[in-house]
Amino acid sequence: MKMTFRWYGSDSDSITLKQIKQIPGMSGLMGVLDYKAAGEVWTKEEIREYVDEVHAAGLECEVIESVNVHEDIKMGLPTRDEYIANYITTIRNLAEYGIKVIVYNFMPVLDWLRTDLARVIEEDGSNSLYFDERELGSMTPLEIVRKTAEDSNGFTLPGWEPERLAELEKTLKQYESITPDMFRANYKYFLDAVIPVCEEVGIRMAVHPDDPAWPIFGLPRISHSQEDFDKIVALHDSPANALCLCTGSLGSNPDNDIPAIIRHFGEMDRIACLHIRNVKYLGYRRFREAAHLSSTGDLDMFEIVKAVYDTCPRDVYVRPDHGRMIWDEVGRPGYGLYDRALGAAYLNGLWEAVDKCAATARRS
Ligand code: DNO
Repeated sequence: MKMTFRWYGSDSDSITLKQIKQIPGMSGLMGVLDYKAAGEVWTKEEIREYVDEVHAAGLECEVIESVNVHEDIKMGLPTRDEYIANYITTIRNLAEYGIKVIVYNFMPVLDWLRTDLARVIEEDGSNSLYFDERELGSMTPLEIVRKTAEDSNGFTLPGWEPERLAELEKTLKQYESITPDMFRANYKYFLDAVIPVCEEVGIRMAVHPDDPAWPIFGLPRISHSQEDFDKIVALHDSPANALCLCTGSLGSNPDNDIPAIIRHFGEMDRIACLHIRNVKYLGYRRFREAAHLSSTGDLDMFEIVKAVYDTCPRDVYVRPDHGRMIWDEVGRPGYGLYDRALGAAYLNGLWEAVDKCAATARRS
């Protein structure tokens, strides 16, 4: 397991590379150029600048996140070919600088969604991201987008890029006539174009699940269960068409058995990387994010790490995902330093324990 950390770049993150490097067992980053709009080419110069800075701090940069797919591709508009061509140029440019995995999503319009970015946790006074479908019911998509932007402590949030959401109302209207099957066909068109290029340059595309793991605002969401991902990996059969298995996104729906899903896709060699975090169920379609420790939430982190250990390559990329805000830290919601660093240490500890138990079992 290669332990990594999401970092937004020195102009945009409250955390420094030095701090990340000092977390025990950290091999590198899941990086992002958060100023890039969907559909734009990530130029060689931009990638070089970011990667050089990461390398200078003694960290690897083999995974890049949020290379966002332009809405015209997802909606299957005639203009999609030009955006796909740009995406392919970005893939080639990233490969040139040593990137091995690209994390992206194929969610219509919105990336992840929460109704509160800083819900106070009564037990200890920390706060975390929170979702309640009942609260969502009374809000329009535009209201939730505005509220999310206002509550983000002045930081940009992944998936909530202002340019992308500027035309929200128009885009939502266009989606009314797109069924899940049509949406999946558009997805296949995209994969058929990009996956052969990935195979050629040695990159794996890793799709991130819908978060939360069910349909929202009537949009055609098609990536939130084992069955959904079975269909996705079959759209273009290649190890380069892989998953970013996010335990917290899929785990927002208690019907998803996360260790079983990891084993299923791990055995097929379709997991390129994982985001690992915990969630606490509070009721029907209502949850908050918890500390990584199993006993503070509803996911069994031991079983999750064991499933990764048993079925994924030894050097699979993992990162602790959203943390709570603790110790009065002010930062990008979900992406502070302290709780994610605790998460990384805990996950590394679980891995060491599973590894040593397996070695003992082999000897006896
Ligand atoms: C949320 C992140 C996601 C993820 C994107 C990939 O916090 O995990 O925004 O990076 O869905 O495109």
